[in-house]
Amino acid sequence: MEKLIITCALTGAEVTKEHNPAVPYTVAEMARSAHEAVQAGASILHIHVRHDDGTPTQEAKRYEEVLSAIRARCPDAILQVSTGGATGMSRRERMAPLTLFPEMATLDCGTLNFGGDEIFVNTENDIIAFAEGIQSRGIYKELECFEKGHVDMALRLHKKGYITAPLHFSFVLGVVGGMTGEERDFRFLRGSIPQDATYSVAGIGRFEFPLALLAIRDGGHVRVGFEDNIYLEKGVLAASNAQLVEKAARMARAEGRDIATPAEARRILRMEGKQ
Ligand code: KMH
Ligand code: ZN
Repeated sequence: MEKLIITCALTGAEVTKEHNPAVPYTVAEMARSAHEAVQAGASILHIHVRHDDGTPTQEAKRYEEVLSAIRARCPDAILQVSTGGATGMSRRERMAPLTLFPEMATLDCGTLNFGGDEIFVNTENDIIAFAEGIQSRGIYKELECFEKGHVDMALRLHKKGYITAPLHFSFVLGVVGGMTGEERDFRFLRGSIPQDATYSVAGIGRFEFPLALLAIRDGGHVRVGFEDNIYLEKGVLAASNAQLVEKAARMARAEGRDIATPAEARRILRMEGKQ
């Protein structure tokens, strides 16, 4: 089995310090949290940015500051910017970090309810526009799928030539409004992607570690971090992103799976020259 790629989703756009005081907002907090996560075994960092008060933003200037600070402390890590941003942001706003030519970016593959009155909008034309914006810059993409219809959309747009290989999926399961993160959900999605595609799984809340274990055993890859889950175990807040990464790494080693370095992750995902 290939080594395990661990992605750490450092902050997201929804969770706040009121939920867990260790959620990073500032440039310094993001850089420190990224460094600790990489030390613990993360090779990819999924990055949203916030203003100092915690408000999410997609401004290129803020991304630039955060990416530079993270690069200074983690020169080898794969930096993946979010083009999802927060619900309600425009297509143009969400695409701003692509102007910085990051190594990797997310490509969200469908619309879904996102709790309460929130809707995370990704129309077919949005997805095509984001795919173009990412691929034309030579940026490697991760296909974010919150339910089976999103996988189908990604494959359809791949067939039509809008989404190019290599296909690397992220199954984000357990969002209120998306697919839940039970084992049957994971198996359904995992069985729906092409043989030569790669995938990572991100379980929201209580789904994080049970899904991580399934992916570890299956040869897939794993995302953890405060964007998805703030608890180390039931009722115990994680003190840092690194604690969540360490837990995933420990689970992998217990299953006989080693952890990939960033260089190994680039090879496993076929990142070189194939964006
Ligand atoms: N914050 C969510 C509305 C992504 O990063 O590409 C969207 C999201 C997906 O987090
Ligand atoms: Zn995200």
